Amino acid sequence: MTTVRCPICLRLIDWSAAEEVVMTPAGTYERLERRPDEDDIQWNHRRLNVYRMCPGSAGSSQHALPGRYGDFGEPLVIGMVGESASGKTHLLAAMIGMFCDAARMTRIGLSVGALDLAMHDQYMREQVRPFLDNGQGLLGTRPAPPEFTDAFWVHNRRTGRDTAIAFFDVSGEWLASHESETPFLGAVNGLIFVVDPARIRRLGGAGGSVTGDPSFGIVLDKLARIRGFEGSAFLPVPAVVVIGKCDLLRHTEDLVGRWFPRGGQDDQEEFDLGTVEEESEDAYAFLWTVEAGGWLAPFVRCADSTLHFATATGTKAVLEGDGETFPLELLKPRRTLKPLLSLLAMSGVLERDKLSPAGRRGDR
Ligand SMILES: Nc1nc2c(ncn2[C@@H]2O[C@H](COP(=O)(O)OP(=O)(O)O)[C@@H](O)[C@H]2O)c(=O)[nH]1
Ligand SMILES: [Mg+2]
Ligand SMILES: [Zn+2]
Repeated sequence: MTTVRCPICLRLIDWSAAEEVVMTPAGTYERLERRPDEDDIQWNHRRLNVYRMCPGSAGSSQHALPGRYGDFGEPLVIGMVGESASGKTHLLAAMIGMFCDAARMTRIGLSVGALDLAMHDQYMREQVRPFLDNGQGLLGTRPAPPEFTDAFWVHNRRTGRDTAIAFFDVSGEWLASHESETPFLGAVNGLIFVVDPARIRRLGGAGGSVTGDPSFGIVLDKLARIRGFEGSAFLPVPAVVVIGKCDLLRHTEDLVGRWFPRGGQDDQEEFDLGTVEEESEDAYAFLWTVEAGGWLAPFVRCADSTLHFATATGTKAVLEGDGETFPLELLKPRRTLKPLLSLLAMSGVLERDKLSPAGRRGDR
């Protein structure tokens, strides 16, 4: 029996016994059964957007998971953490834009496909493409309980393993409150902490903080308590700490600038995990030199973590009407995929030895 934990309500689901359903145009779920006269093509076509009902969920809290969510064993559930406006939504859109680019992912030996075609289509249509293709700024995440942003299956051609990966983008206000409901933390097994350099006092001026991002500590504390790791030395959940908005730093901060050479990098650099150790050391040193040790909490508390520099946009937004836009000639996400690949290597979706500087040579 394959059991899978529901990231929405934390119930353990007997996956193969969970009812298959489809969503009706009215947004309710309807049981899916094969008609006697249906051949494979017709049946598969009707199952394109199949879900599995979370048993026991009822009434207004009724919910379903993508039909193949539990087909590959324990899914990798990744959560974005950071206070409001730290840059989570733009970073995730830039990251996923690259992650579901088949030609790119082939270079590191992964095939990637959407787990929920309708959800993926909607996310691409409403967020990723308007941002990356048209330079449209993305709106703030509603302060509401976390929901799936998108989900994928990943096949590692070298190991032959398949994994389901789900992403949660969470509103900062929601995360930063001790009282708010965050059940996905009970299912999460990979974290992306986003550091907003503009919130660091030494860099952002008077309004900045010296103690760090409050949502980091709250998430780490809740996670430790939910998983029963309070008192243990380290949380066994891999984490990446991404210093975002590096377009604002790269011309003035040497430790940052060296990772963003003028004229751009060879695209291959994004896929070379052999530099992660060195990048982590620089990012760690950078945070110390700007008196931002408070943002290192995930590194200090998680057993496995790496640190990264990235820019989701490459440039500051321009205000237009009541929205933001990014001038297309300047819009250039950089180093956004690498943190995700590092997290995949720490989670075993990618081969872990790719992270060691020596692992580089064998790769070429
Ligand atoms: N300069 C710069 N600004 C960014 C970057 N990423 C996001 N922003 C800006 O930061 C603000 C908050 O971004 P958003 O992704 O909505 O943050 P969230 O609330 O953490 O999801 C917006 O005004 C974005 O334009 C970046 O890489 N560079
Ligand atoms: Mg957001
Ligand atoms: Zn559930």
